[in-house]
Amino acid sequence: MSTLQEIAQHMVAPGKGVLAADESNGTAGKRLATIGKENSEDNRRAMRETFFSTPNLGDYISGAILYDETLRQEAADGSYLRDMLSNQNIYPGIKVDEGLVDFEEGLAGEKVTTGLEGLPTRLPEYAQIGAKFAKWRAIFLVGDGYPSDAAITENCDRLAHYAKECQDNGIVPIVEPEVMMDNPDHCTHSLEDCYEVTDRVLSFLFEEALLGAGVDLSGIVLKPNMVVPGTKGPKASVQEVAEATLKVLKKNVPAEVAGIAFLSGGQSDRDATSHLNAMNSMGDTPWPLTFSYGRALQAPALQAWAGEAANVPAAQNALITRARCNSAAATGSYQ
Ligand code: 5MM
Repeated sequence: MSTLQEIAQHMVAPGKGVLAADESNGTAGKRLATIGKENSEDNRRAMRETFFSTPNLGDYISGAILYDETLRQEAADGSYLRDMLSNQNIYPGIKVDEGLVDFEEGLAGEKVTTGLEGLPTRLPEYAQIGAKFAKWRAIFLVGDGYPSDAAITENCDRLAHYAKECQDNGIVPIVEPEVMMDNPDHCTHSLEDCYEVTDRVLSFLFEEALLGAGVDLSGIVLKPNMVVPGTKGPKASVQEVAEATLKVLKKNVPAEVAGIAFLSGGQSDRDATSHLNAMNSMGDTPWPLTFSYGRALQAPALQAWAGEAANVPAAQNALITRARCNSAAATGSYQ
């Protein structure tokens, strides 16, 4: 059995990153709707099979986060989708949070992530069927008075509790605190506003929550947002995003953390690559900086596929192109 540190280091190995393909069925339906396809189990399988069978994907991708259905699902030929990944040395991971609900103690629109109940029984089964790592995502809104201290405390404490449960079961937790850029009611903020909220969240997460729960930082992968303006906020340059993101991470993230794998959060695929590349070009960080993108890796591939078998090679070409570009960005060599 691999140690937590070995798994985490595999996930953030030089030039490799994680594919976030763990859309819950509701979100997968929204993605399929963009290509005019029904949200059926078979269409979800076909979409994932198209992506996971991409030749040489393992050259750039170290792990793939899956939804429960996908971890158990078979490809058209009867093999498991998870084995298709393992055969390319891509570790299967599992989304274990059970989504967001309104946070009653917080401000309007604030959410808290659910899924702690039953986790101690779900994790051993996931480990047994091959999950090497897990993911839990908490979200935070930016705005006047947002996020509330209560939302930061509750969401970070849950992230820490989840992380400790994972480590106790030999599973590496991806810890994902996302300061949102594209919430429809909270997307006009500036880069400075995002910095301030990301600073508050990461500070509580590391100084209070993870420490208090006894989480071994050398066996986690942090999946944060980059410091970016809201989608309807004042624009920022690639350099500004990279500098602000590195500044907030260096201020708050201890050097023991195994690695940092960013979410894309609604950035364009090219922006997500350029920002990662700029950070790695500046060098001098105590942790590897890589990607754990969902939309920024899969969106062009999904559009190229369009649900048609004849388009599988085009879809795989689109996916490997983004994977290769992000791999280069993870070493600061993207052109
Ligand atoms: C791939 O989508 C993940 C699951 O989303 P839902 O729970 O809403 O179905 C999501 O957590 C994703 O991993 C992160 O948002 C990062 O993906 P992006 O697209 O922001 O890189």
